[in-house]
Amino acid sequence: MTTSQQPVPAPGDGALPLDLIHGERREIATLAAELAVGAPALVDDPRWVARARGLSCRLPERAREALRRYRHDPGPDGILILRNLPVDETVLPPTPNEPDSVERAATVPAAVAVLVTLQLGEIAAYRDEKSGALVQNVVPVPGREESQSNAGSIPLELHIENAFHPRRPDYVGLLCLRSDHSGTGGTLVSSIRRTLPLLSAETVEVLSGERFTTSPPPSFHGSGATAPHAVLVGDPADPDVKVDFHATHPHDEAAKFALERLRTAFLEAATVLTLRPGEMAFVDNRIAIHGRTAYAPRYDGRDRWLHRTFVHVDHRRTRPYRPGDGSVLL
Ligand SMILES: O=C(O)CCC(=O)C(=O)O
Ligand SMILES: [Fe+2]
Repeated sequence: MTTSQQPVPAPGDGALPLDLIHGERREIATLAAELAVGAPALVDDPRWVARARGLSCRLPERAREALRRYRHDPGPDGILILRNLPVDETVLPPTPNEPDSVERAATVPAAVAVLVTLQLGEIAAYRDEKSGALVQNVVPVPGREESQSNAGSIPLELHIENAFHPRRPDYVGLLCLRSDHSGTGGTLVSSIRRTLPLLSAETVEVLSGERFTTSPPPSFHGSGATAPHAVLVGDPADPDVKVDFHATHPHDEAAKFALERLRTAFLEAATVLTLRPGEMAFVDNRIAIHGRTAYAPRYDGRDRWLHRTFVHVDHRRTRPYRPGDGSVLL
């Protein structure tokens, strides 16, 4: 049990986690329990999301402060980690293992993920991915071991989430319900803020040109590839990055070489987050990139299990693409 309160980490501290203390964990457990039982107990029901939004304002002050600071400045790593959230592994059902698994029922862990997500911004999902569910299960699926998706268990290439999509998420949230058996399977993370100093001026120039095309990931149904785009966009001193090393295609030899240089630099600067139950990581999907190390699923109900959520900072910006003013984007 954590008993003393550390200060809320400042963005300059990098990916320093915020360890919630016992009392804070209890407060969040109370909110999540309230949200999980009240009708309608369905995550994707707009009335449930509205209740969750209201209750999220009652999260402990230090959690809200960490989220607010992170939204203002995601730091050099673009990562925020909250630890000691109320996830009780002993009362979880078996880890699901069907394809495109999602969490429709308002369970306590789903409520925790959504409460925290809604203090960072607006929860979002995509109609053509995992049936538009707001809380998605990241679990290994038998027969999909080799797939470049979160159902696989071979190494997953570094990627910006839905890099091909014109309204990709601003943040990706990953709440751990169960670690893998060995406790070593992890989310690989790296950021362009760490990587930019490792690149030559020439490589940066090539990456800043519209010399790349990106295809949708395997989890997406019914969408096409992008128009030619740059990999580095925005202020040259602090750019956003848009790349998926499995799905971004260079148009020429120089673009291919620059992409390889970028990948090497990301790997050099990468760290592995081996999330434990009750730990939630956010990845700033504008400046940070993520993937996954390999691990060995057993399909015995005890496999690695994360809840994934997406966040947009500005709901209004996506209004034309959200039918009925809901949370699901076309
Ligand atoms: O399994 C992980 O840690 C991350 C998988 C992933 O890239 C995702 O779910 O978006
Ligand atoms: Fe991902």
